[in-house]
Amino acid sequence: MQQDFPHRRYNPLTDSWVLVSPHRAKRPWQGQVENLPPDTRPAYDPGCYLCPGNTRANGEQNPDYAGVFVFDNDFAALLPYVSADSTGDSAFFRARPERGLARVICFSPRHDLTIPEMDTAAIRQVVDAWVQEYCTLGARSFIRYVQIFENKGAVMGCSNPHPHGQIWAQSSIPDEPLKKQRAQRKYWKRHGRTLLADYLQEEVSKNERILFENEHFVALVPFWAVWPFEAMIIPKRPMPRITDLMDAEKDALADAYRRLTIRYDNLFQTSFPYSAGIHQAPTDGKPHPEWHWHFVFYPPLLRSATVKKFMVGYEMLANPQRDITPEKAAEMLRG
Ligand code: H2U
Repeated sequence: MQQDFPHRRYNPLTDSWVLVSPHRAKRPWQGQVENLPPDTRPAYDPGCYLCPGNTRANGEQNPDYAGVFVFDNDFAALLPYVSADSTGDSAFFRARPERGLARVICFSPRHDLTIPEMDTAAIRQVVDAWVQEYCTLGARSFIRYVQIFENKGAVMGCSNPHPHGQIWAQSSIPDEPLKKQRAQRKYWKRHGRTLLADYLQEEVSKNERILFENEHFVALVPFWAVWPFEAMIIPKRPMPRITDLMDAEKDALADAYRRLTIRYDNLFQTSFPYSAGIHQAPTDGKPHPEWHWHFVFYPPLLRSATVKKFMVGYEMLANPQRDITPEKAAEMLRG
């Protein structure tokens, strides 16, 4: 029933809804499935500000790095020291100074690679850098949340094809993780287990939206997915933060990241764009047993390498909406 008729699905992590209209997916397939011309990026680009040895916009020179290279964003959205004051307690004009730090992380010295084209050992170095950054940024007294993310592809507004991600760390907990924190805390208090541990168990037994598993992780299209090919990588062992990962789990995370992004690239035979990132416990000094960290992927493509989903109209004014069901998306990604 659910598969054929319009219905709403609830996201218990963010306490929000998505409208699913599967009957619309039966309309004729009008979007072209196009293969884009092959990517001819060089392994080294003298004009790229992220390549080894090159000079960045602020005049600093990148080292001749071999694996992963992390540096302070030269155009950081957050600054460690701000001199502004809060503006009073007005109901209408509330503003607060926000302190923070922003880092850029080059995944590889190779300009022409992306995560799915890197080997697992190289991706493991990215995982290690995330753990290290979460640790050192989170240890700063004024940092309460560390957001690790990757914005891939020009269609996502990524300014440079050199494989890289970003980390923004700040003194407040931003809205999305805060919503997830509230929901997870409520669930934890009621059940004494993490929300995602119980969700994962049910998803695995239903086996409708699972993409693949390895020893330590499950990749799936969540029941409440908003983006057509949205996915999550969830650790089987509940843990609040990536610093809790054991060695074998870090390898398994690198493997899952690689395998999911390979499936993405294969779906429309293109270097699949997405915004992805890790939601985990804040770095506020509290234990946060309610948090079950996870990796989310929000890809914009809908039907081909060149047709993307627009979150406009009804989505802007009412609720996110999707046509193909998460089950269908999972089936396509599995295939
Ligand atoms: P995106 O392409 O995902 O926007 O990330 C590139 C980041 O790199 C961006 O945040 C930073 C930009 O501020 N950057 C530098 O820190 N130094 C430079 O020389 C150019 C770009």
